Amino acid sequence: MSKAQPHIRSITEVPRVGQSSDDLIQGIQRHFLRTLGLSEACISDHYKYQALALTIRDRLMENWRDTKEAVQETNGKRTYYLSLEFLIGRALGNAILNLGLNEQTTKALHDLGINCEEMIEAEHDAGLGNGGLGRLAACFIDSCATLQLPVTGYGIRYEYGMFRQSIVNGFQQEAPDHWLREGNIWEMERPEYTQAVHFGGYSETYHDDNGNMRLRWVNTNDVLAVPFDTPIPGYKNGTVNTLRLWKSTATDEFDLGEFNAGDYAGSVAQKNNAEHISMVLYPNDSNENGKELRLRQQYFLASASIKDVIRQWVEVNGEDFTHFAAKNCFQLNDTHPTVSVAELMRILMDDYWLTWDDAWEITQNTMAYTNHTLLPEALERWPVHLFSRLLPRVLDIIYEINARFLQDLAKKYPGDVARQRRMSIIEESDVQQVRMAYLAIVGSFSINGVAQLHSDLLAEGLFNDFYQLWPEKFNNKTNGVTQRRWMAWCNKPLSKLITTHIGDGWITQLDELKQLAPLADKPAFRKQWAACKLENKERLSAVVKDVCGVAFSPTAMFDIQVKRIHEYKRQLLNVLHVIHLYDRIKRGDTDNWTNRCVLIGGKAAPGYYMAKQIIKLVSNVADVVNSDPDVGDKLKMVFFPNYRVSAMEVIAPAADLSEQISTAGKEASGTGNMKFMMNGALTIGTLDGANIEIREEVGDKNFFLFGLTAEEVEASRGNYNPNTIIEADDDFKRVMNLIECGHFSQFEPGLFTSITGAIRCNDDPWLTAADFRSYIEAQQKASMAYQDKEQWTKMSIYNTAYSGKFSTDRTMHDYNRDIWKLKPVKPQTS
Ligand code: 26Q
Repeated sequence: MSKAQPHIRSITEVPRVGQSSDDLIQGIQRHFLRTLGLSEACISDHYKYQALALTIRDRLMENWRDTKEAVQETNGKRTYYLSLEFLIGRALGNAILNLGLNEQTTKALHDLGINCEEMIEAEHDAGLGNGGLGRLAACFIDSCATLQLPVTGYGIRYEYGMFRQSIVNGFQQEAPDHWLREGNIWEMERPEYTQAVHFGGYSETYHDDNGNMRLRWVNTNDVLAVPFDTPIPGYKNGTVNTLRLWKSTATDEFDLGEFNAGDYAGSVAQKNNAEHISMVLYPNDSNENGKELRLRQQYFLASASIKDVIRQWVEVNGEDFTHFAAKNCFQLNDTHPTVSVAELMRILMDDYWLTWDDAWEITQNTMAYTNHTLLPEALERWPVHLFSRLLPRVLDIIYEINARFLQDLAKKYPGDVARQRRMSIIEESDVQQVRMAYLAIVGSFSINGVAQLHSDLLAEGLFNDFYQLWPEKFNNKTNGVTQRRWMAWCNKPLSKLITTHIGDGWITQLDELKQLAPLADKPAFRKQWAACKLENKERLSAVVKDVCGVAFSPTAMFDIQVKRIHEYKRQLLNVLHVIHLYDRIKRGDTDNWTNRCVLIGGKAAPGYYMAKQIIKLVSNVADVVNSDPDVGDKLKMVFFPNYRVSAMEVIAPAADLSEQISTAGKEASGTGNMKFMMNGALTIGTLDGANIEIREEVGDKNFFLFGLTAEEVEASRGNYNPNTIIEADDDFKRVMNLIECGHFSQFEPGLFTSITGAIRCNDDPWLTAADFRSYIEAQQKASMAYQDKEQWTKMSIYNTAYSGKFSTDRTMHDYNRDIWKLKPVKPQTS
């Protein structure tokens, strides 16, 4: 630099932003005027929320930059979590908590005369997921940031998230969820990292400059993928990781060639097609299987994300891929992003001219697959003809992967044609199909289930052929949830009590909760524990009154089942129990009665008839129960509409009894069960999914077990007679009669025949009748236990105390130890 020049100051030289409540006040005021351009006349909750969120976001930014720089400098291994769903919910409270700004924010808002709760409520949930699988992805990235693991989430920025559910005359009605309408403070558009994604066209051979024959994909219709980044803060550790969501847009050159000659408007309209890809999240609906747009979404995510990772690789390493697999891992969240296996092969071979063997070696050492279902009908299959039209070059590669795989199989099992047929990635039926799970298994070095039972059943059943071939690839990673959102943030009274007694180490080391166990013997501690539960129940009661118009008495037992509506989850069994209680009240069988408030919530896939019928049954039974003066406070029931992440934040802390009543062997893990346990609810449940591990941790005395085991469920096939069971059980008979005589459908005759028919069917896969009696007995035990307040509170404390295993911090630690092998990266705070 010559002396004459003035000192050049760097644009990145920014003084760090202050953390005091006065600094926050200044930030809020400045954003209100300068960023949002508002004055006294414009004050509204929404604008106040925006000014506050921008102020909090400022505090994330420098940590975000520092984290990116540290990750780049370290140049270590990184993981990419590929998921069609990230069910984030609200971000503001989470950012405040993780930045350690709770007290300062409360004071700042108090001094500004702003109601804190209204600010939180002003934020729209980011509902970019259906349920468990999507929320799991959100908990995972929270824990990775807290553990300082260099993990980036890749997903789709849906314009419309999970539909909004309302209940009209007892029926579910869906409305679009336009969550971005009022803007999204947390996302940053990064047009400079836009990627082109190919569709259509065909593959052709050509000769490169050295005369080698090569393949390329030509004449494609391209769509642009534009990334939007959201900061994911770790807990008080200076780390901020990234969630990168892709939005689809049209390329600028729209097709004005021969084909569209003169049709200017028509060719501009084509733009729409491109923009449709990221328009809407698919509900988990078997009627939507095989939809072209869904396959477009999957490939769009896979291609854009892999290209983004390769772009970063080439920037640092040039075109040498020798160490790519040692430095990169893709974790596939179910089969939804599995086309990534073929896409990585395609890019390595077609764009960088790697040989098949080199590309395959890299791919197989880079991809890891997590399975989330045991229902064979839920395994993804795509018609070959669709692949061939949409992704011809990708299909070539899948065929080649399959051909080589079948060849290896033939060598290993000579003459076993049946096995080759069973294991083929291409299913040879009327319409040939690509079996995505098999592609994922063949293309990955790790395959995991999400709870021990689930992983065992995958190896023994669904994927047994593959387990025999590659036992070393198979492993279990029991799910978890983040205690930051699911305790520290959403259950302030309990968190405060816990922290007063054992310190706040549990917020990052959930095992420390076990120090609570001895406190269960102290009456004074139990009293405080029960007071927290009561406070949370009062909060939920107010919400239930507001949205359902029903009065829940906070002294009654709060009996809760919230999750997607599905037959295997058996909300129906829950309703049968409620009808049984109603029947007992009407018959005067109410000695030693325990008052109950039953809450059921969850969305049904729009095309899932039975699930929608179940919602209608819950609503109708609730109407009859709630309006009967004989019933009064003994029993109340509601269907809670539009169940979502932010609703669970009020529901979980208030639960006494957590309903986890799926048919054994059908629920891969469940994660709501863990949220309830942490918040001191007792579980009534079957030996299914993670329930088994919950019971192991808390002990069988603190868990209400019922029902057939997974083995017994399997053994019952072919000799199941629900009608015999019903006839032999007077309580059951009366319950069925109440539904069948139309007591809950007075003006809607025959409304529930499909439901009663399903219960009475010998082929009922969910065995509702088989578990009725043992469920009623377990419920009765729970009722009796609830009457001993001191004992119940003890059991509640034990549930929280022994929930340490179910933190996603533990889950992520296990993924990292066994699969990813990443080193934590600590940003340097300047
Ligand atoms: C598939 C094809 C077309 C459209 C949608 C889908 C689709 C979407 C979402 C299929 C499945 C899902 C979601 C599945 C899911 O949430 N599974 C749950 O995952 C949890 C996390 O591992 C487990 O705890 C639950 O047991 C499991 O049901």
